[in-house]
Amino acid sequence: MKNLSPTEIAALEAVETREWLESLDYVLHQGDKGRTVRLLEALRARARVSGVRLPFAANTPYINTISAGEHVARPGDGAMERRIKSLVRWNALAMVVRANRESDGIGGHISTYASAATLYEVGFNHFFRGSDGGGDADVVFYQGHASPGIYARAFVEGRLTEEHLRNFRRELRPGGGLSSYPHPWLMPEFWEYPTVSMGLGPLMAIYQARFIRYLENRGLKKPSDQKVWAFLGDGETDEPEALGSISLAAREKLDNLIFVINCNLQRLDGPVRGNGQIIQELEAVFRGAGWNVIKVMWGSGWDDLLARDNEGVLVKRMGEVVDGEYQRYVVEDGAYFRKHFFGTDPRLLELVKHLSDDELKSLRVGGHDPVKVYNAYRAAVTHQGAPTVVLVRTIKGYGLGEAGEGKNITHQQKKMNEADLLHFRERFGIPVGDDRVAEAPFFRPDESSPELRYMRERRALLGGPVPKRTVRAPAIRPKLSEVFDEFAKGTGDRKASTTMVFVKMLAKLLRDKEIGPLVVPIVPDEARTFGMESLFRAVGIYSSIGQLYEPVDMDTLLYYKEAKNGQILEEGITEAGSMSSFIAAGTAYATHGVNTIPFFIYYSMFGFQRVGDFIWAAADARCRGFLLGGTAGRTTLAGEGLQHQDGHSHVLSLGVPPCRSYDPAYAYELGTIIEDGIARMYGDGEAIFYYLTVMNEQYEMPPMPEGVRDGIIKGLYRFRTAPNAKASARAQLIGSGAILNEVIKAQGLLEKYGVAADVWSATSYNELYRDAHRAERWNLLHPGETARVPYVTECLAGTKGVVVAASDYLKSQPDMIARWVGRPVVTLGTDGFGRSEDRTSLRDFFEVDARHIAATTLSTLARDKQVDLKVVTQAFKDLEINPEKVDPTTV
Ligand SMILES: Cc1ncc(C[n+]2csc(CCOP(=O)(O)OP(=O)(O)O)c2C)c(N)n1
Ligand SMILES: [Mg+2]
Repeated sequence: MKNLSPTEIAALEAVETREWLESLDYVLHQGDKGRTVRLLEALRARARVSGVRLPFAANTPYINTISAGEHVARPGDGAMERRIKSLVRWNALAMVVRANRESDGIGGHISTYASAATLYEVGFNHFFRGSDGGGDADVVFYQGHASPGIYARAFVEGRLTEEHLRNFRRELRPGGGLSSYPHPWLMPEFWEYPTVSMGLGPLMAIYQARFIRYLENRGLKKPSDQKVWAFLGDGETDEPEALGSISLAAREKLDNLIFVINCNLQRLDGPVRGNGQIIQELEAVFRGAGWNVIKVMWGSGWDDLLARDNEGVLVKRMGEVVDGEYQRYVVEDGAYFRKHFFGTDPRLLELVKHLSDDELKSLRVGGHDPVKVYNAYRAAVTHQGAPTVVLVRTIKGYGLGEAGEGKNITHQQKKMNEADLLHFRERFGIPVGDDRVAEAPFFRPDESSPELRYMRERRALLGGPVPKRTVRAPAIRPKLSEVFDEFAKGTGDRKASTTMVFVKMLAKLLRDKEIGPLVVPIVPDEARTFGMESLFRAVGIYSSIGQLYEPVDMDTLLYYKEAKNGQILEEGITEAGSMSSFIAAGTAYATHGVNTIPFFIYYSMFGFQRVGDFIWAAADARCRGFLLGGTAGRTTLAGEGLQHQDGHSHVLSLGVPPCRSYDPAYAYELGTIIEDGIARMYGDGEAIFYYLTVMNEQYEMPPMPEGVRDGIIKGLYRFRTAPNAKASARAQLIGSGAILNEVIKAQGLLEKYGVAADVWSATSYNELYRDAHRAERWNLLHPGETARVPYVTECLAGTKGVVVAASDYLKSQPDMIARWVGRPVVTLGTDGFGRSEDRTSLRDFFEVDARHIAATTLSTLARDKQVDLKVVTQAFKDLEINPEKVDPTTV
C-alpha cells in the first residue's frame, strides 16, 4: 500500500468495500439474520483482538429500524382511515381557527396535532384499547398541545357535540367547554392524566407502567397485556423529568410501556437541535438505557431509493444532514431539495433522476406514513423484556402549507385566511363547499356514513372509546376504630414524635384485614430517617424479581427484605418518581378500579418546593392519598440547617385547591385526621388528598379531650382553658404542630405574671382560611339573610384578651385568620432561612419559644394597658429577652 497514490488507495478501498458488502449481501440473501449478527460480531472481535478500537456507537444509521421487507400488511381499510384522519385534521383546525376568530387571543395549537395526526389515528384504529366490557384499557398520556385533534376525533365519533367544539378553551360557557389541555379535574369523564406541563407525562407513564406490575405482583389486579402509551414532543425531552427515569423502565423490564416521541424537529421557538439530530441523540440515550428503540424516519416512497442505494451513499447522506437543514427542505421546493440534499454527490443525483421536483417534494417522512407507523407500533406492542420508544420523524404544521408547515412560527399559528383554508381543504379532500370554507365549519359525516361505521367498528373491536375516565372502584367504609382508638388515649409519660405515631398507625393500617392490602407506603430512601425499618420485614419492599441475594442484615429482626409481593415502594432518591407512584396509586380507583391508598412520606423540604408541579398534576388527576412531610418545621429539625428546615410548605400547599393540609401536634389529632380522610376520600368519594406535616421531636402525647373531633378537622379547638380564669389580664394563645408545646409552656409562664391564657390548637390555618372565605363570600352574595359565621370567629367570639398565635411556619399562616378573629392577632413564626442548631437555640433565634410567646403576650397586653409596663420589663429580664436581638428574617 505504501507506494500507492491516494487515488489508488481510495480505488482499492472502494473495491474492497464492494467485495465485503457483496459477501454480506450473500449471507443476507440466505435470509438468516442470526448468522449475519454472528458474522459481524466475529469481525468486530477479530478487529479488537488485533488492536483496532472501534469507535463507540450507540446509534444505528439514520433509517427506519424496521425495513420495508419486514412489513406486515396493515389490517383494515387504508383509504378509509385516511379519509377519517383528514376529517379529524379539519375539525381540529376549525376548532382553533374559530375560537380565535370569536375571541382574539384565546389561543390553541394546530401544528402539534398536524404533525401527530397519523401517530394518533393509527393508535385509535388499531391499538389503543378501551375499557368497555370491563377490560383493562390502555393508559394513554396524550401530548398536551395535541388536544384539539383528540377532541376532533371524539366529535367525529359522536362523543362530543358541535357546541363542545365551539366552546374549546371557553370552559365557562353555558353547556361547558373543552379544556385547552388534558385536565381530568375539569373533564373527569374524558381525560385520565394531565400532561401539558412538559416532562411530567413521561415520568408519570413510567411509574404507571411499573405500578401496574406492582398491582399484578401483589395480586390486586389480574395480569393483562394492558399498555401504557406516552406521547411526547421532541422538545419536551429537554425536560429532565422526561428522560430522568428511563433507566428504571429498562431495569424493571417494563414491556407494557411505549413512548412515542413526535420528532417534528421543532419546539416553540425554533429547531430542537438545529445543529444536530435530535432523533439520533434520543436513540443513543434510550439504547444506552436498555430500551428497545424503533426509528420511523422515512415513508414508503423512500423504500425504492434505499433498496437501490448499493453503495450506501443515500444512507450516509441521510445521516449527515443536520435538523436545521432538514427543516429547510420542508419549506423549500423540490428543486432546492434536489440541489442541496442530493446535489452533494453525483451518485445521489443519479439515484433520483427519474423523479420530478414535485415527486421529490412529496416524498414523505415516516411519521406521515400509516404503514410505517402501524408496523412500528405492532413491533412495540409485541416486544418483550424491555420498554419501547418509537422515535418518529414528522413535520410540524403538516398540511398547513404557507400558513406554517415547518416554519419557525408554526407552534403559535392559530389563524388561517381563506386561501390557507382552501389549500388545506384541497390537500385533505374535505367535503366542504367553496362558499363555506372561509367560515371553517365543523364537518361530521352522516351517522350512517361508511366513515362513522368504520370508526365505530374499529373502536368496538378495541373495547370502546378512548380517552375515557371512569371511576370503577366501589366506595369503601372500613371500620377503623381498632386502628385509631388507641391514639386517643395518649402515651402517658412515654415520649413519642408524631412521626413515630404515624409509623405506628401505618403499621396498624397495614395489618387491618379490610384495607391493609390497599395501603401503599412510598419512601424516597428515607425509611430509616422516619423509623420505618420495621416495615421492611413486616410487609417487604416491592421488587419485581424478589431478592436475589442474602441481605447483610439477614440475621437481624428487621432485615432488608425485598419481595415480589412486597408492599413498600422504596423508590430510591427520587421525590419526582415517588410522586409519580403516589399519583398512580392515588388514581387507581379510576384507572384500575382498585382503591389503593398511598402514604408517601418524605423530607418536607423536598415536597411542595421540589416537586410542586407533580403535586399540582396529582390534584388535576383527582388523586387521593396522604402526603406526609417528615422532619417538618423550621425549628423542629435540629442540626440540619437552611436547606432542610421547612417553614413554608403549608404556605405552598394552600395553593393546591383539593389539598387539605394539617400541622398536627398530637397523636389523637393525627389519628382523627387520617381516619376522617380515609372516610372522605374512599367512602364519600371526595376528590381530595392530604398533606400532613410530622415531626421528630419527642414529647408526651396527651389523651384526646372531649368534644374536639370536629375542631381538629375544621382546624381549631380549645385545648386547655386558663386555670386562673379570674385574672384580670387575659390572653388566647394559639399554637400548632410542635410549637403547641411552647404555647402550653407559655401559658404557665404567663400565670406567674397574672395573665390567664387559654390554649388553642390550630391544626390547619389553611382550612380555617378557606372556611372563613366561604362564609364571607356567601354573606356578600346574600346581604338580606342571616350572616354565616366563619368557624374561627365562632371559636374566639366569646373569649377574652389579646390573641397571640405561634407556629413553626411563616407568620403568614396565622395572619390568614386575623381578619375574622374580631380583634388584632399577634403572630409569631419562622420567616427567614433556617440554621443548623439545637431546638432550643433555633426557637430562641426565630422567637417562637415559650419565652418569646409569653413576652409577646405581655408586651401586647401592656400596649392595651391591661398589664403594667413594669411587669413587662421585669418579665423581659426574667425571660432573658433581648430587644436588640437580630431580626431572623434578615440574616
Ligand atoms: C414545563 C413547561 N414548560 C414550557 C411549556 C410551554 N410550551 C408549550 S409547547 C412548547 C414547545 C413544545 O415542543 P415539543 O415538545 O417539541 O412539541 P411539539 O409541539 O413540537 O410537538 C413549550 C415550550 C410547557 N407547556 N411546559
Ligand atoms: Mg417538537
